[in-house]
Amino acid sequence: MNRRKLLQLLSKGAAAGAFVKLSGGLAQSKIPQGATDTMKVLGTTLREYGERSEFEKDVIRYISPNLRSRHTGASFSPLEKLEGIVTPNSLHFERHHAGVPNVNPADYRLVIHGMVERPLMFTLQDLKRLPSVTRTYFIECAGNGQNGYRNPPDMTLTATRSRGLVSNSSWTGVPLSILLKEAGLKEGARWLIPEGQDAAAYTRSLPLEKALDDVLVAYAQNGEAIRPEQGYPVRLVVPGWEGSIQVKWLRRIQVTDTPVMSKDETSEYTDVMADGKIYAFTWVMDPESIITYPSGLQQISRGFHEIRGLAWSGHGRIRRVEISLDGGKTWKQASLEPAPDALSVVRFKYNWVWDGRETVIMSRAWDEKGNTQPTQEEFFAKWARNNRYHYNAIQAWRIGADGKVVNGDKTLAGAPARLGAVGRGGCGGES
Ligand SMILES: Nc1nc2c(c(=O)[nH]1)N[C@H]1C(S)=C(S)[C@@H](COP(=O)(O)O)O[C@H]1N2
Ligand SMILES: [Mo]
Repeated sequence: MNRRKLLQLLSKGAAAGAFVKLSGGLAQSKIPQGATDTMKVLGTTLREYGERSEFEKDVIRYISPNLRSRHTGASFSPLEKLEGIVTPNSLHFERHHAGVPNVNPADYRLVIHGMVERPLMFTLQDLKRLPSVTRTYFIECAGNGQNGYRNPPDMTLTATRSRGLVSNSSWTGVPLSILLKEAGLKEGARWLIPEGQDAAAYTRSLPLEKALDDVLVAYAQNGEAIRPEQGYPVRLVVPGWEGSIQVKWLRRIQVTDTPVMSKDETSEYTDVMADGKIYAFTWVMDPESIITYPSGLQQISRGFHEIRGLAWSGHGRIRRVEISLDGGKTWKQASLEPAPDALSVVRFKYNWVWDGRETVIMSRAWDEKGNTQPTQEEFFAKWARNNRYHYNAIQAWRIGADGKVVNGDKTLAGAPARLGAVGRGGCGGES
């Protein structure tokens, strides 16, 4: 709906005394006259480090109460409580395999070795002297959307627990290609083995081609030093690829001719397909979207609502997001806020007047390569029901006649899938 159509609708509604109303009329006697309490006393003083309003303290990450240990597993960004596209640093989702190490930046070293002409060691200051790049990128755990594997669907699902393992930040760092050029690659070099300095000695294999393309050795997040949870003082940012390859607390990169097949890429982050094949190195994140308002466990009233949500794809820029207001029978185009970079989250919006009838709303993202999101049925035609990663089927929200919003996903035929007792705490499998 465009602005003109909306205004027409609103005035028509007002004329008919119908439900289309933005706010109640205000009687002359109700217009505030005296000073509020806050106008009668001095406010708090200047302070060196800011704090959010005490009334916003319930905007927190979600951590499953069923985790066996909070050293491993994930915390989810509270998507439906955030606006715009930037995730506040304190609310960026977390995924750790062995807790958050406390790295002193004065002792920090990054070593590049293996199949290079000159093994190199960088301090944090060394890295900060080099040419820098700032880009807005999403990071998404391959386990995001994992709740969608449940069958029957989880009726307590919120937008946070559906897709909160994605966050979006402005990252600053040195292009990895600059460091590799400085080290000089030896003939036959094909892979990089980045390692983190956490208790997991977290290690992955990164193909050289991607490393030379757009990977950042990042030290800042939304203008400040990367938070400890996100890899302080230095992490890899691997745009559009699954979070698990974006090694945090990065201590060294070994250049090799083969992948290392580490525990972190064999026991986890491999994918089971419906035909029984198993794939490793499924790096690129397929398109996804989530309506954050109205979304699971929220309550709406009849009348006007701006449907809002987030969309992203690891294949490239989001070109189009469609909204269905009738359970997927018909689709309408949402408007997109321009995103700063191709592999950033975008915000979509759609003006809607809810007539009070029960319905199911959905969103579906399309990227510049023509990829889109499957239905649940289409998704499970390709991916095994007991897989755990890369779920990107369309998320539906059912709005009851009472205005209550709940998970609108269907119960699928066949064996019930149950996540939850994922003892390994894999990627927030327990959401
Ligand atoms: N060193 C190290 N790097 C790591 C991990 C880890 O446990 N240790 N987890 C990975 C996984 S699975 C994800 S999804 C992302 C999460 O990044 P975030 O915690 O900043 O959101 O970090 C990746 N990098
Ligand atoms: Mo992950």
